[in-house]
Amino acid sequence: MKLYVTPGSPYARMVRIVVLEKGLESQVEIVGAQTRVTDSPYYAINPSGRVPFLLRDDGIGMEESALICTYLDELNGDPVLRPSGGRDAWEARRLEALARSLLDGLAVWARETARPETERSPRVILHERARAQRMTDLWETAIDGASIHGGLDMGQITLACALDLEGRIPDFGWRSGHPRLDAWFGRIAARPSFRATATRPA
Ligand SMILES: N[C@@H](CCC(=O)N[C@@H](CS)C(=O)NCC(=O)O)C(=O)O
Repeated sequence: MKLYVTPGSPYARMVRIVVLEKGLESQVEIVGAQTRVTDSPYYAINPSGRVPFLLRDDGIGMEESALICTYLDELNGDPVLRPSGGRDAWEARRLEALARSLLDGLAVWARETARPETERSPRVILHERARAQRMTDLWETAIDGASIHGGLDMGQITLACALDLEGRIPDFGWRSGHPRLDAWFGRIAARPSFRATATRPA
């Protein structure tokens, strides 16, 4: 299989982490894609032009990080990244959605930050900064929830990839006032899969 990525995409990073955590390196080849340019050859492979994109051995392609992560988690019949049923599963999925909501806002903020200064929207940046503040405040409490402290799961991978966008958003200073979240992030960031997929020196 081929996994199309860009080095800076937090969504692609989530899948790269799953590849490493599940030991799938020999089954999944990581391929760099050229996104956001006119006439990229990548558009012939994935017409949406987005990453991550998994091109399976049967020739079928899959978009969406959460879907690809779940597919890879279940590939060899030993899924571990989501509890399988009952209240714990719903709580894990609720927290995953909460982490995804933070990540989606930060991805907009990071994209805006990367534009030339004259093309940035101060309104969008203010909106996303305020959302990130509210949501990291919420996570400072939510991080103590039981299921998030179990084995590594999709919610934790999503949250850690979101928080690590501090490297791309200079004004996203989430650590201040969030000591529990900071301590949790330190443990996750030390995992080999996170270090190996970091876009800046660990
Ligand atoms: N919901 C998608 C988001 C993917 C996404 O937005 N990827 C960005 C990179 S972070 C992308 O490929 N952008 C290129 C483009 O919009 O053309 C997922 O979870 O995979």
